[in-house]
Amino acid sequence: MVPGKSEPGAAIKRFFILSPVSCILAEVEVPRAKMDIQWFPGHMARARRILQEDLKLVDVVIEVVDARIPYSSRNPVLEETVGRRPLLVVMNKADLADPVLTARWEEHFRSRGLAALPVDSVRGAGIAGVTPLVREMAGPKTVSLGSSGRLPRPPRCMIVGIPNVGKSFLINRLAGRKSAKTENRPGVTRGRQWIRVAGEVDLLDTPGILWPKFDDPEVGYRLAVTGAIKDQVYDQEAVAGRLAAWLAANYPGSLEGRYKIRAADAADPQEVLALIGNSRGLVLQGGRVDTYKAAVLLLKEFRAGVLGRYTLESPGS
Ligand SMILES: Nc1nc2c(ncn2[C@@H]2O[C@H](COP(=O)(O)OP(=O)(O)OP(=O)(O)O)[C@@H](O)[C@H]2O)c(=O)[nH]1
Ligand SMILES: [Mg+2]
Repeated sequence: MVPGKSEPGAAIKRFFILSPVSCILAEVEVPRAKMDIQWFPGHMARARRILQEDLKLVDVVIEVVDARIPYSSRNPVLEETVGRRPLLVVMNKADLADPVLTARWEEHFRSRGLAALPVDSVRGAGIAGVTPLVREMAGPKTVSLGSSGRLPRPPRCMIVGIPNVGKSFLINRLAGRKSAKTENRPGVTRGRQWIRVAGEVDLLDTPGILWPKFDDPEVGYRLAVTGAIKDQVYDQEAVAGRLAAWLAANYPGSLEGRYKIRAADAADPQEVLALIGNSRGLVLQGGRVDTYKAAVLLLKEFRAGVLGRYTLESPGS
């Protein structure tokens, strides 16, 4: 946009952008149509207000997190907002995560008094455990309702989480039909509906979209790598280069198997990207390797699980 020249409908707004390098609070001019891409303080206050309203309707809250980043994909105020209401942490996309670390995370959440369950909402693994656990967690309340002479009702729960962790896929799995809209980009769910799950549990499909943590650049990097942040708002080469260097250092076999790169040759992030590009024939006019395309390819293959199952953070780190 030309400085000093406003587009129609533009407004000065304060908002948070998650950058993998640093988190910034910027005051900039943005067209109205694009505003909802970012988390404005007003949006956060509204999301929290809606959450507080919805909390009154439910017995149990399910927070969906990404099993590859069980710390970074949590909302910073959820636990505090939920208060004493039972909270179940569903570690979704467990099919993409390191099973050993997933077990450690499960143990970590339980040691903190939270229920936790790894699931794969695409193929359904672990899903059968969700409603029995919700019923168990809501138990005391429904029992006391019964003993006070009122008819027991199915426990009510709601699903919340940061963008793109798989909330809609989980709801569809639980409901056993395509009832919520799903799409592979953050911020799709808009509507709000109740879904009866086989007469056992009532699920509130709120937009349920909460913001991630903004105060830690490491978190920004991990959210970018796993696809929780739109690709347009961060430097894909920087993020993919860092991922490549991490893979080379910690899981050398991953790059060797897929791109025929020996870890010893992959010291520098930019260099690894060049080697990846080279292995796939991603070459610009003049013969230079297209490291941008290599970055996009690496992120795509990593997110799809083609390189293996990885968890980017461990409990206590
Ligand atoms: N591998 C794998 N992919 C998953 C899983 N669950 C969801 N996905 C993928 O993650 C993407 C996002 O899933 P959604 O259910 O739309 O996520 P959401 O949390 O509802 O996203 P918003 O509504 O945008 O906040 C989709 O492309 C799914 O294919 C899972 O358990 N395993
Ligand atoms: Mg959704």
